[in-house]
Amino acid sequence: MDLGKGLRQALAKLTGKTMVDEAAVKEFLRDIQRVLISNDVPVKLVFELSKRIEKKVLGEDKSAGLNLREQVVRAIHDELVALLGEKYEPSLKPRRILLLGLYGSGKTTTCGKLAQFYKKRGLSVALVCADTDRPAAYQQLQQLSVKCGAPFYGIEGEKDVGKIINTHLPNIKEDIIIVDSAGRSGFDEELVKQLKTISELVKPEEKILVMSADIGQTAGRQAEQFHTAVGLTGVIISKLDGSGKGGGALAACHAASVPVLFTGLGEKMEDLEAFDSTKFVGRLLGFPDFEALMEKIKSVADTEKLQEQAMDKLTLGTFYSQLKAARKMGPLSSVFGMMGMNDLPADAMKMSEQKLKRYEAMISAMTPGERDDAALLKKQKGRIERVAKGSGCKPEEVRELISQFEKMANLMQGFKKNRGLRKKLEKMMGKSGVDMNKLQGMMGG
Ligand SMILES: Nc1nc2c(ncn2[C@@H]2O[C@H](COP(=O)(O)OP(=O)(O)OP(=O)(O)O)[C@@H](O)[C@H]2O)c(=O)[nH]1
Ligand SMILES: [Mg+2]
Repeated sequence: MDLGKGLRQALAKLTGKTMVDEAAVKEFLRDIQRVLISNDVPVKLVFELSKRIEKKVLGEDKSAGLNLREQVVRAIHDELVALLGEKYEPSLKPRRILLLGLYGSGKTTTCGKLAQFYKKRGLSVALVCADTDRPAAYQQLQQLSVKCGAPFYGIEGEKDVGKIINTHLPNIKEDIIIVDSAGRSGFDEELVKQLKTISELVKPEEKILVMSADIGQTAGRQAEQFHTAVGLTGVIISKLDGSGKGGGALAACHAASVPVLFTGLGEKMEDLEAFDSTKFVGRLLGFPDFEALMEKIKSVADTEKLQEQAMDKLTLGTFYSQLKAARKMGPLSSVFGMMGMNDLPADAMKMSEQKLKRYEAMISAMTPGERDDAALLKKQKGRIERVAKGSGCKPEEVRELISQFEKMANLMQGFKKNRGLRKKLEKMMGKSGVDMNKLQGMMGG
């Protein structure tokens, strides 16, 4: 399964749970492990990561003030950001950049993208073709140089990289010099020799490995081999717009301790982004605005607190607070959406919203005494009529609300006394999603 989708589903499963306890956290960690491993993140790394989350959330490291649910979401987010490293702020200092990597990884295209990136930031850029192997490498880079308006240097048909560099380098006056190199089908001595020659002559401040997002577990070894041979300063992950989500490549960077600098997101010159791990993880987890998510989670937690109160004494009043708290979270559909539960039937959602509004209207038309003791409503006939009038609902609806409320109150009573029933309920609630969903379910809505 796709890395992002897998992580999002695991998170949705967790955030949708009524009760997040130790077992739920462990289940979540198992889900996350499975997703990461199937996306080529090395097993060792995955276990280290999940161990750290477990320690943070269940162990002594846990931070006060956050509940379990918040802690888990915060921890997985922070761990992934840490795994991927800092946000990259490209330097605008004049310098030489060598791009290297295996066949077809996107080196030449990325040369053009980088040229455009720095040109847009007001620097002059030169492109140098030091790929002496691929037949049309010269023409390919030359065409890209025209596209992005950067001067091009190379010698057509020349097989000696030393000669190309010695001929041109002394004459290049541009701020940024980007050198394209030859690829290989696999890492070999010949390639290393060539890269060393280029490195010695060009003395690039940056040696960047270009890796395609769809390379899997082999990414780690590849990054390490290149790193040992020529000393990498960073990695660019290309083709993130494709099927590969870069799990392997990202993990490789971590293993080789080289930062991800840019990501390539398409074939066009502008399809390059400086790497921002927070943004990347946000996107991966399906929450582009992570802080907004934390806010939502907090309000779910508030509802949960109210629910605990309700366990002690369920009255129409506490029930009303629950409804209000739930409504504060915004339209239910958006809350469910944020939690990744997009696949609830749309009209079911609409139904519950409407019903919710009517319940709310009826309860707010009651006196504090009635809210505290629902039995009052049945004692005097006039009360139901009054509530119905005050809320614009039919008396039958008020009666329905009362009977649903009583059912729920009975359930709660049983819940408190009966361990077996409690287990059953927990299971039922766990499946049905967020609090409101559960409430509705219990109330037959
Ligand atoms: N979708 C997509 N395609 C890309 C991206 N980067 C490169 N490509 C395509 O991948 C193919 C190979 O790109 P090149 O830039 O020629 O790769 P290279 O590493 O220079 O290849 P060699 O010189 O043969 O080793 C081309 O068809 C590019 O258009 C990207 O970020 N997204
Ligand atoms: Mg090339």
